Amino acid sequence: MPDYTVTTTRYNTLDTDNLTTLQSYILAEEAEHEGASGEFSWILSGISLAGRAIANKVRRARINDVIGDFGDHNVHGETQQKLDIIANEIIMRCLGDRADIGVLASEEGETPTILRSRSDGGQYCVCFDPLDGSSNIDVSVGVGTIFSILRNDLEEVETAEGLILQPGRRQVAAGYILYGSSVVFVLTTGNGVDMFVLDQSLGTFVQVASKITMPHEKKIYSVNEAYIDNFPVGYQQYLNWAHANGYSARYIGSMVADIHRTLLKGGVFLYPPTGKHAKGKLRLMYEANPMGFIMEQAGGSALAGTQRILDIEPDALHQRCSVVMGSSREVEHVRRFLEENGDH
Ligand code: AHM
Ligand code: MG
Repeated sequence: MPDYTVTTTRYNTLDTDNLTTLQSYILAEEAEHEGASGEFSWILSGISLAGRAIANKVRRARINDVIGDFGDHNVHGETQQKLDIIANEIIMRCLGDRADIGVLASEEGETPTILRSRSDGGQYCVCFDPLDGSSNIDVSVGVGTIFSILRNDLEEVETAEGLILQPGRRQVAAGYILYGSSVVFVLTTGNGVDMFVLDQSLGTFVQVASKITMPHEKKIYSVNEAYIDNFPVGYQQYLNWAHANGYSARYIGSMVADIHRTLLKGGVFLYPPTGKHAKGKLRLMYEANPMGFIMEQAGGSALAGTQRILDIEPDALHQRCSVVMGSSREVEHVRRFLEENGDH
């Protein structure tokens, strides 16, 4: 075979290898913003490092015997899993020394940690759920880390908590890392949604999709339907309507995995108010807001009842809200039933 054929084959191989890493993507994004200091990229690279470290822990959970309860409860009264604590510590360590972070707030901590004041360079606040859906690890179901980044620019705020109590529309970036059959990093900086997958051989996230647009409609709903008797009437009527209109149900019970499927395949994810959680179970600051930002950036919608999630003015770090998010037409169907029944 002539040499040129071999050469061409080699080039083809290189062409199909994906070499745009998360790091190079972030630097390129930042270069487009005039006056960017590089510290924002440094924060995202800290999250990427934490994600890779947590992925290792999740993968080895049973081997390392870190399955199961830690024997304590978090601020929500929920049983903490050993890996919740480990993931939380990893993120605190990976982000704790990033010079531009002023405040870190975690699902696992009662109050935010102030690292440095704005005058000392702490320009950003990061809220995160270190390991969402962690009780699913025992059965090897996908779990994830969720994060939300806000500016630390509120004036005359007296408490640490006050610094991060900003509506979701003020997020400068948000994303999640899904520890599933592959490790997936989904990110928005307000300029669309991009997706990266951990290439184990390179030890880095490589880009696999850019500017994701989610399907406008798809007959899939994702909800814990076992609670239907306790849902407000609007949700019950929506589900009856969906049953009569050829919908399928998909529910993993791990928000990151359910949202990831909804992002890629379409449909609607719901966590309505229930008898146990009158305002819904999910947390606004580090679950609903970042996921809502991603949904909107991908062309979908995100509501709490009939209100846009990103417009909610928060009053507590750990406050809960109901969630209806996904494909815009599917969210609209739910909203119509809630509106008709006054379920705001
Ligand atoms: P967690 O943050 O304590 O892990 O709980 C959040 C999880 C979500 O991942 C998921 O959507 C929801 O809880 C499932 O709740 P339920 O078991 O009530 O359906
Ligand atoms: Mg959670």
